[in-house]
Amino acid sequence: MLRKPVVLITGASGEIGHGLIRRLADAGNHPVVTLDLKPLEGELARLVQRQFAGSILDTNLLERILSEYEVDHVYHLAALLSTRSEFTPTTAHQVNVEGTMQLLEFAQKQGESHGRPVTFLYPSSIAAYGLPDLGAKARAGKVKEDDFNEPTTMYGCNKLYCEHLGRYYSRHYKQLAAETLSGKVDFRCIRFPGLISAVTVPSGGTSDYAPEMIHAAAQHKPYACFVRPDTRIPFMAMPDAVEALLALAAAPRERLTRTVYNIGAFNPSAEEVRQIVEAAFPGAEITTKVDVKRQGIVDSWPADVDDSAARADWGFSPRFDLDRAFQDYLIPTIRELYR
Ligand code: AKB
Repeated sequence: MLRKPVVLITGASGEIGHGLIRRLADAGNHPVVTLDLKPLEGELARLVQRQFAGSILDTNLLERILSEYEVDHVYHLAALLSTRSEFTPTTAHQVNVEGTMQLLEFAQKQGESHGRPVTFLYPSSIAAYGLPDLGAKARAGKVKEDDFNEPTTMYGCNKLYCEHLGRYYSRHYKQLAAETLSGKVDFRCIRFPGLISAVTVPSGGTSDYAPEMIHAAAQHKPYACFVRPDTRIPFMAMPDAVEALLALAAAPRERLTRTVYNIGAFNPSAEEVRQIVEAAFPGAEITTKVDVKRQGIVDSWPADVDDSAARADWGFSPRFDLDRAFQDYLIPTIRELYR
């Protein structure tokens, strides 16, 4: 029996998965198979060819997918985010590192069996950075991919290490074997800023204060922001994050000069976000109650990133700047969501 060619998305029911499934379904040329602990919501479920319910650590399940499908693209989105990982570092390591290793092995076997490289899209994060203090953060400005790679969180360490694992699988896998086995996994990675979606609320992240503020205001719920008003990190509207993954996946291999790319779109302070949200949702009750420990994590992340390599190599160009993200995407979509 012939195996069917598909795209595999892990962690498909998460924030990025939502947008990615819709976009791939619209494009119509990539049947999607998903793997997640949680089932997809009704409408999304209808857009995919098959859902596998289970863990990325379940090797039997991965073997089953391997035997039934010919996977050309993997979007490995499953992860425990930074705040949650800090409470359960061992589980974070299992899911974020061992899980990624399982998926890289899966992609390697897929590539060996169908003879084409499997394009492996990996979302890393600004959490891979660790700025030593606020002075260094202010002086650093737009941080380049290879600077300040000393993350302070378990999640950041997991992401940074998996970036290296991906490069290993792409270029050096089993380098002492008689035959060349590397090159079966075409690993491509984006370091995402904080992401803001109009249709889902994140859980377990530390950049969550911005999306939480917006979604709370739209539902007329009070919100206590857990970072200082002057806190600044890069953010991006979810549709741009999804487009970036697709653009990097589609880029000709020879154009790519790196395995890991920064991308950014806007970098408002928490106070600027509050002001925009209050203007959009009059009566919003937003206060500040600093959580010193979570604040420490956000302070270790850069205020901005240098994404010139992504722009030059694969044409990254976000549609939404701060104003457009709120006026054209977040505010109208969120108003509709909570009507
Ligand atoms: C988190 O806060 O953990 C994520 C991230 C910045 O990667 N949103």
